[in-house]
Amino acid sequence: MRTRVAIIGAGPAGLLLSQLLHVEGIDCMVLEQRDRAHVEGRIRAGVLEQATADLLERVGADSRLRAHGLRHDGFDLVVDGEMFRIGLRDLTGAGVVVYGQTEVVRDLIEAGLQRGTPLLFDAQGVRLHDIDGSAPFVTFEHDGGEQTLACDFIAGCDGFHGVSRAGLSPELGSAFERVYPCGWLGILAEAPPCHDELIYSNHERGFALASMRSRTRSRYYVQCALDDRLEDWSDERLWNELAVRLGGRAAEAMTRAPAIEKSIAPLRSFVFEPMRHGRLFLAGDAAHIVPPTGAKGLNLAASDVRYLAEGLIRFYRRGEAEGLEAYSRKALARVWKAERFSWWFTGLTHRFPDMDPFARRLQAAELDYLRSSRAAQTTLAENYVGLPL
Ligand code: RFL
Ligand code: PHB
Repeated sequence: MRTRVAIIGAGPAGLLLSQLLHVEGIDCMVLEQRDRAHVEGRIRAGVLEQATADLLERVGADSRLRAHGLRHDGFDLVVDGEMFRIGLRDLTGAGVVVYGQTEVVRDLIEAGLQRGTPLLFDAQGVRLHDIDGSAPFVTFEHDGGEQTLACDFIAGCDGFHGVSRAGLSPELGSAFERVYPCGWLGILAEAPPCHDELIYSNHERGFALASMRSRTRSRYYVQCALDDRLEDWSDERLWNELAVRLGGRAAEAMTRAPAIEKSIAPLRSFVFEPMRHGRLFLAGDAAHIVPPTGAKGLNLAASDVRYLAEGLIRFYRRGEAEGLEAYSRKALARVWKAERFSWWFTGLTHRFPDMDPFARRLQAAELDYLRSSRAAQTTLAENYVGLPL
């Protein structure tokens, strides 16, 4: 088998890249280790920057997003029970779209199948070869047989635990990492949201977030201990904790329905530089991770593949390699700004077990400043809606 661009991973990064290339007539093939139902069933992100929504429009995967995406012009912050609003549109002229990653992935798979993009699910044992030479190839098992896919370039879009970055020897790059002393416990419930915008709460018992997937489906998170297990958190305990941490108005409006999904995720910041190694380009979570507080992970995956698609399109249309050579530098400039923002917003909203009284006073002062300063709110809002590409 042969293709121009072998894409490893059918998450948002790999699927979106495949469509950005396919609409330009550039052959590519996506190799995904899991089956389609698993890929479409994963509950993850929920907030899209306008630039991400625009990319979905560009590849014709936006009809359900236009019909069902919820446009949000602001969100609320609760500090020890008191709520104030960050008016995103008023402060920046832009908003965000609340639409589940699950739906984004479904829409991209559907667009790919309609367009005839080769999407291979259940591709096991993917291995990359000769990324430093001029004729790289990928081997994998599919339908009980060993397969070889020859290509010009490989896009490593296989997430944080994938093989693309793991196969590089560590001395080829630099890894930067922060691990946070807590996790997020998330719950999805068939219940109307408790508020028409998202609520981020800093409470003495820890962070909480009220989010949503639609007008009938809610998504909530609470900060939990790293060694907490799902069995420790009955639905009842979780709803009670949310009510305490989100406070007054939200607690009263919250509909306590049984969890249809519940999971614990650790919080991590991670960047691997550079994002190019020979003919391998890393994109999305394969190259970097942010804590979910700033809602940046999926949006960074989208901006990475936009830069990468631009480089590949220029290469195939005009034979120019400059766009590909600039890929890592351009992507990392945006990645690091989102890393900074996600780290900062996490620190502002969480109560870490190792926080000393001095750090806590600084946090309280910063929240107080944010409440009263339009300049501080604008800085937060600009980053939240997404910095320019
Ligand atoms: P993904 O989504 O992990 O997809 C990688 C794909 O590669 C496959 N794969 C392999 N395929 C072949 N061979 C192998 N050896 C393979 N190894 C792995 C995997 O099966 C998978 O299909 O990475 P991608 O595409 O880079 O997308 C990144 C996003 O998924 C991620 O950044 C976001 O979900 C992060 N995130 C959020 N991002 C936002 O922008 N806004 C949010 O509101 C937001 N909320 C969140 C989040 C992540 C969360 N968790 C679970 C960590 C909320 C949470 C709780
Ligand atoms: C979500 O709805 O999953 C979500 C929303 C906002 C965040 C993180 C996650 O900051």
